[in-house]
Amino acid sequence: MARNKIALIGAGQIGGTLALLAGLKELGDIVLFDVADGVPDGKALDLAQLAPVEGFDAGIWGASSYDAIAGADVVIVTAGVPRKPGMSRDDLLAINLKVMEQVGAGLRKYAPDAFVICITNPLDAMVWALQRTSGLPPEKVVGMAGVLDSARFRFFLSEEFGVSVEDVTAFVMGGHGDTMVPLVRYSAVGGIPVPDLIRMGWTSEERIAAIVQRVRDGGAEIVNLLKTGSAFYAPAAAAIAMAESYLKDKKRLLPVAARLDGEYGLRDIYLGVPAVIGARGVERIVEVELDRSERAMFERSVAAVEGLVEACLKIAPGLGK
Ligand code: A3D
Repeated sequence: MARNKIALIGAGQIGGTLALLAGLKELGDIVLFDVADGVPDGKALDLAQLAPVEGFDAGIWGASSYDAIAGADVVIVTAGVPRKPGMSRDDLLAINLKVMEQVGAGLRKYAPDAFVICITNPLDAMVWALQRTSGLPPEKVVGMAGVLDSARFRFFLSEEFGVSVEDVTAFVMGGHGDTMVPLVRYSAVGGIPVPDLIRMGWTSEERIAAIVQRVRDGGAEIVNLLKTGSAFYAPAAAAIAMAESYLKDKKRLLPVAARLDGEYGLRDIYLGVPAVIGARGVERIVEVELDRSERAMFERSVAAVEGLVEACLKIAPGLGK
């Protein structure tokens, strides 16, 4: 059986980590594409020299022209500019929208059958723009945010309860940003919902509220510590989990930014929702019931994402067609 081909558009902090993880997991051959002269080739060579030590087989190449991604099964997009301290995700919009136009053209020409995972911020607007510019089917173009946000939530809950991260599930919906919707009601430890744990005296509502806020600020917390650049290990691992579910048809139920087509009463918008990821891409979007306060948070998040899409359309009105 031929190996899968994984193309990474952007060979920066996340791109390099994606290549490392894809190699360690033997997901396929890897192409690192970047516009920065020499960077994709240097990282590819370094990683290829790591392979004998770790004992995996994968072709790893650097590239600076789009024909190198031809026939890719999975494309993960991190190309663009990351957030700097004090910069909001929204500030990135204009710069990264131009990048999505280039990447979309490359995908349309060379990798029209790929499953595409966008990570570039502001996430919900960039993945929307990438689907438009590439013309790929919406079920094959998704955004990574929810797996990362829920992993942060899981980690903080595991610390709070002093239990393994493995036994904590957590649920985050909505846009990736300050208005994301962490759903306490659907988060659990060993199957016990967090509200029950509050009633059992394991923690308090106040402490959970503080954790929820820390999840919302999770990206900024790391940006402020690093001073240059933003989180990259966990974002890369989250995207690899999505890629693996597609390549192995695992049908994992993951929170991903997916294009809504009537679900949650919304159309033509990308938003974080629970979805089954299998060999056909987004195979099913799950519509969970939201109570009044959750619905209000969700609607705030929708409004924020709609605002970003409107900003994209002001810059590039052609995307509206
Ligand atoms: P960084 O290390 O700067 O890598 C970005 C790479 O993109 C650089 O190597 C650039 O040379 C390259 N690049 C720039 N323009 C182009 C272009 N036109 N074509 C191809 N490559 C180009 O950033 P990073 O890897 O740390 O982050 C990448 C993106 O992910 C940023 O937009 C971050 O904001 C975003 N990010 C999103 C999340 C989410 O949870 C959604 C988390 C962390 C980072």
